[in-house]
Amino acid sequence: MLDRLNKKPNDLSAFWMPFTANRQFKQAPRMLVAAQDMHYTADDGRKVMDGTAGLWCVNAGHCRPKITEAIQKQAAELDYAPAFQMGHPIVFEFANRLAAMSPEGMDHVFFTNSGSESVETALKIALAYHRARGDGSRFRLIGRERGYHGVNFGGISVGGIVSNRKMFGTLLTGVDHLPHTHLPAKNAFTRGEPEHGADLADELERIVTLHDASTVAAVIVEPVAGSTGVLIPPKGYLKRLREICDKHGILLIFDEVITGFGRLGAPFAADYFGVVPDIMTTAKGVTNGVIPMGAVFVKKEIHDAFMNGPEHMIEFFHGYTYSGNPIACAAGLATLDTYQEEGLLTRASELSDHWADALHSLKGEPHVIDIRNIGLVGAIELESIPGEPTKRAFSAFLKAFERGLLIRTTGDIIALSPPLIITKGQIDEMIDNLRDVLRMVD
Ligand code: PXG
Repeated sequence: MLDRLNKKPNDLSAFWMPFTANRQFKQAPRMLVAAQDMHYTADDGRKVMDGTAGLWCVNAGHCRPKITEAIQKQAAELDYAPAFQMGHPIVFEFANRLAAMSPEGMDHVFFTNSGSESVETALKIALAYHRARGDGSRFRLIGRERGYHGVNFGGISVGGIVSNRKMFGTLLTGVDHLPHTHLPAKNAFTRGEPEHGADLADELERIVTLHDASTVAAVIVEPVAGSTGVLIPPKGYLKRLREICDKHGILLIFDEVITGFGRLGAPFAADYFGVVPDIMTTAKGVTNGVIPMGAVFVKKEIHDAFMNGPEHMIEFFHGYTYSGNPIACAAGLATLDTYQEEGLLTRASELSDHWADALHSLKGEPHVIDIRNIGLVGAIELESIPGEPTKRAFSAFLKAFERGLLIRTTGDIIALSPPLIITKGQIDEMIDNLRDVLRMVD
């Protein structure tokens, strides 16, 4: 007991860190103690530029006053209200604001607390929708290789990341996968959408033929795959997926957890690509990452299919204790205000040429085998050290942090997704720093 009480507050052992090399971290911790706008402050007082908007979520930059104040005010006024069978005003206000800015026809919003929960919610809505319409034989879900849809069982089942799946048993049954669209041999160093690979969407036709369309409920894809290294859809690919889904009565789900709220230079990837899904999952940027929240957008027809049966009956047996939590809604409303006042939902489109030029100037630096970009997202793919995949990019990550820049790595790919408030000068600073880092790592 005494031992426990005597533990130093900064003992690192109790906290089992998520998606982290725990032993490595605890030997050489990297601690962030404060943040403002484009920068973190590390515990040694160094400023660290945020090259990744936290984990793709702090789109308006850090500690924005309007959001902070809204959270403080809401916490003092109505801290919590039951999410089931009760309401509170700002959850309706926030849903209306979101619906008003969503792609055409996505009139209804279901709140969750994370991207993972948004995905589970979307998959359940898709299955239950078909059943509510008397088409309950549609039980199959189609995902894609290299897809990331969070870490819960539905999400890892439709997801396509081997290490996120292999330890966890049988997962969901009735799931199949499209091939991923990453074709470096044909598309390396493309600026924006690659030319080659739209025909990979036709694989959906093959999968549907194999299982018969009458068994397929939904297809879920990230419009731009983020976590597995920024895989940008080939020109025409998403439109083709939409057409095949329409032809067979299959719902199309876009996982916009990363692409939502301005990352590509339009409010959603659906707007950017001109392809509207039936269901759209979001999280992260919905509250600027400040309070956990997710929002699933649903077309009117899908929502309305549930609204039958006796009126005292619950229509959809799903929801979370914190669905539409008042403080999260307050943070979300203030976030939308900030995005709107500062034009952040379209700012990436103004910066994307400068961003692309800066990123692609890294071509020819040591080990760089591909560079990809879209909106304010970029990836620099490094050649792996033979027999030691991920090691080179991880060294770059450590070196960059030492030099005051936070980047993300996945495999041997460096991913960049700065807050949308970044200036052109800061883009240049970031890329120059990264250039030095690339020249330093083995
Ligand atoms: N869908 C997509 C497309 C995502 O990118 C999730 C769902 C799950 O969200 P939650 O809120 O449950 O984590 C995500 C999350 C990275 C990285 O560095 C990406 C995510 C999370 C953490 C790190 O690529 N994406």
